Amino acid sequence: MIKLFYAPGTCALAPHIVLEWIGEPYELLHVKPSDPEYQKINPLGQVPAMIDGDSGVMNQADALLKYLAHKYPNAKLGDNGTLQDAYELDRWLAFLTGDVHPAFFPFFAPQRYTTNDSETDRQSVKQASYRLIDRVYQHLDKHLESKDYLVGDRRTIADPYTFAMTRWGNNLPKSLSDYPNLYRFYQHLREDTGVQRAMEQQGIH
Ligand SMILES: N[C@@H](CCC(=O)N[C@@H](CS)C(=O)NCC(=O)O)C(=O)O
Repeated sequence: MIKLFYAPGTCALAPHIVLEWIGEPYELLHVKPSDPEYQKINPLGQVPAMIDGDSGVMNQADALLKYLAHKYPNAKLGDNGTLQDAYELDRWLAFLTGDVHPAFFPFFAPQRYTTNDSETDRQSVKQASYRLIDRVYQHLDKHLESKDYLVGDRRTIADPYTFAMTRWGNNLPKSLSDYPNLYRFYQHLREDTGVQRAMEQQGIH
């Protein structure tokens, strides 16, 4: 059985939702990334991590999402088999991992982005983060203008990944509703029973 290591409300929400959508039994383990015990499992001190039987510890959210899509093709959460669709899915996963997630790093951990340990400096790092977040949210918002899903016209692993990082936008100075298409996408996914089950299990809303 697949084991998923998560901390509530993190990007680990994405593989968690995917596991719900797949519908096979899995084990959920609530961890604290900074816990030395957890770091024996994942030395990066990050979530998500996963173990599937004798796989050893697997990490990196997008790799885990692709692993799940490949392992459970009947769930149809990966690409649709065409080269163009595979590219589209990879493109959005790369954007989420390489642009959206890092835009939030200075927001969540400003102390890692300045050597000057003053509150003013931290606030300034956060302000810079807001600008990066605004840029990636605008890009997502534009893409979702006439679409309900990130890739094609069906749900894929890219959607819960986007959802997890859109949820973080609830705690920013700019409101999520300032990105109307992204906000619609977010509200739409919030109504999904798999999403609701995962959020309930994580104790988040
Ligand atoms: N590249 C990793 C990044 C994972 C990551 O940064 N996870 C965050 C939660 S969203 C975390 O565990 N942060 C704890 C820390 O950096 O100390 C991935 O895509 O899985």
